[in-house]
Amino acid sequence: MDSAVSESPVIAKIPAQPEAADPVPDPEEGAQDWQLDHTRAPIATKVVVAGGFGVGKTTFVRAVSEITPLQTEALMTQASEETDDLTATPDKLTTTVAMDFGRITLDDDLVLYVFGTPGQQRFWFMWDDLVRGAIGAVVMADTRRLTDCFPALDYFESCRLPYIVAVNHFEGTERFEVADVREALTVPPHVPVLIMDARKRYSVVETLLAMVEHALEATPE
Ligand SMILES: Nc1nc2c(ncn2[C@@H]2O[C@H](COP(=O)(O)OP(=O)(O)OP(=O)(O)O)[C@@H](O)[C@H]2O)c(=O)[nH]1
Ligand SMILES: [Mg+2]
Repeated sequence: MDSAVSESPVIAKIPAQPEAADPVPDPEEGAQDWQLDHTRAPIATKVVVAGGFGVGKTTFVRAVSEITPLQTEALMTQASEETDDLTATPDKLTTTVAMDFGRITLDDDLVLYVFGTPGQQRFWFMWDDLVRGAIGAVVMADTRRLTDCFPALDYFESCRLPYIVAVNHFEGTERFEVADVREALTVPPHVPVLIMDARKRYSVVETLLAMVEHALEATPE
């Protein structure tokens, strides 16, 4: 060996390298940002959409869901002609017999599981199961048949679940001011009332945001 190299002060100072160990796998490799950031852990929560027969609950869930919504629609037949009034929604062919289910992610870290209730009175027994664990509810109303939403209002008042009122405005029908609807339904001042369109995603998102905000104010924990 060349003595000039072995005596080089540079080489002499390099310490002996330990034997290469097996690489330790990085447990965070492949993890997504939200999995590592404790402040942005997604919160999943449940909300309910209720209201009278044919007010637009299934339409609401369908408009907003980022997954194919679970629907339990049954064809309406002449057998229900006398109980199910279709004058306000002549194009309606089906009705919900169990529930609607959809999912929406709001603001990246809040996932809402949206459950639509069946509107017909003969299926109301399902509501107790549907609302279990929910943080709040949207009560949908149609100004042509406002009284149809009274049972839903009474239900959420009695079980003390925070709710807001969403008037699904059908085009071509008279448009009422929020204050008029509030008065007609005797909705307490702290409960938000808004006019919306169940077919438009942005309108449904706005409604859900208002509901979450209201639920957080009512039960901040
Ligand atoms: N023009 C118009 N039609 C609407 C609107 N919202 C819902 N509809 C229609 O109204 C009908 C009733 O809608 P659904 O979403 O099935 O009502 P629902 O509340 O789920 O009904 P049930 O589950 O049977 O109580 C459907 O034919 C919808 O297409 C709206 O804002 N404007
Ligand atoms: Mg429905």
